[in-house]
Amino acid sequence: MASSFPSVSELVSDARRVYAQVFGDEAPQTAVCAPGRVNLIGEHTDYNQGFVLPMALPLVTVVVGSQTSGQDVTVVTVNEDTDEPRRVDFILPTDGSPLAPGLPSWANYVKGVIEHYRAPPVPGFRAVIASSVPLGGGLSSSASLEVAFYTFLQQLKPDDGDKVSKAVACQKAEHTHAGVPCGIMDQFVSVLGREGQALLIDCRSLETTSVPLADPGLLILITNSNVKHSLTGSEYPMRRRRCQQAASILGKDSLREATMQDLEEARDRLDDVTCRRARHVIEEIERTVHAADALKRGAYKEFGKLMVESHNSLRDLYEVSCRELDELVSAALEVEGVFGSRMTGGGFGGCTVTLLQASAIDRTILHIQERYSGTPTFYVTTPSEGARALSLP
Ligand code: GAF
Repeated sequence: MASSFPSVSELVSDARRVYAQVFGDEAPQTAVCAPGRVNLIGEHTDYNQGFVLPMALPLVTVVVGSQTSGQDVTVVTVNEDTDEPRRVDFILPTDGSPLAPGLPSWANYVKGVIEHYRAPPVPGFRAVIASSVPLGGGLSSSASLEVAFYTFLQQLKPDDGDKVSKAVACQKAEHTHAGVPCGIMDQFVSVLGREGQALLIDCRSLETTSVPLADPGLLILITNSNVKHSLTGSEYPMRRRRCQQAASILGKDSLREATMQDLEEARDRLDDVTCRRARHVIEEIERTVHAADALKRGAYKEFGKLMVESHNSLRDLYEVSCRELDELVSAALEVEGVFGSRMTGGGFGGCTVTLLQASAIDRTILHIQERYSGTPTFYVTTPSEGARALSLP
């Protein structure tokens, strides 16, 4: 059975209940939400200026709250699976000094967004967060928190409303306050996601093309391996640095500019690992463009084949998969009616994404459950709307 997850209105009710408990019975002024994402294909290509094909999820982070008169900020999270304090209090500096990261670590996303908000200074506020995006599950819980908070601040003090700049500000928050040198994909799709559509994002120009994905005969299954290997923190920046080195050895600004022929010609100037990383990126960028085209044509088998190639490349060339993700992909591919399956997101744990015929959903879930050595969680999802303000009753 696929997991059910709370609806947006249930999350708002939870957050309002906690708001009333913590701040007295006064109702919050505003409520917003921003989605997590699943990436269908185009992995580790965003920070190489390449293409990605994610979609926004119905799993979201909700923020409810109100402006206060002073510089005080209080934020409370409803989330129970954190060992850290669920409440943070701080004062917004008035002398231009930066809001430094600290503990609890979840509050760093909030602080980072305040620092990079495009209409400073931010007024004092109190807020409650509730989320259905699994934490650390590779579905961009952090980007959804950043984007939800940015959207919340927009309700208190509007900025110029430019959506791309909003995504870039949230990406900067992740760089400076969470210490993760991520690409733009997660924040971008959390801001600009559209119901019924995946987004082909050109991470060089930041232009997008919508790819309709609302065929009733088709489903997208996300399987959470429920493992997270500790390598993630150190390996991601290493991959990014190595790609930059490869591009500079090839005399290019980024690997987006490089071809397989460039790579062949520079073979004796590149060590084996750098060569494999670069090959993944160059081929994955091309694969993503091809896959978006296949999806537009409804050529699901072709799309599925590209998903599997992507997974194998992430496993063998980029080396960001792990035994659990490989097991989940192999199990899914054994089921009739499955078009393709692959790891999604940064890797070293987290989730897989599987494209399948709607009629194959029950047997696919059962088969994966039987074959996987761990305890998976399943989400059957559809492409959903990006960040938005919500009306409060
Ligand atoms: C993480 C990052 F945040 C993204 O920017 C992207 O690089 C992804 O890993 C890999 O494709 O989610």
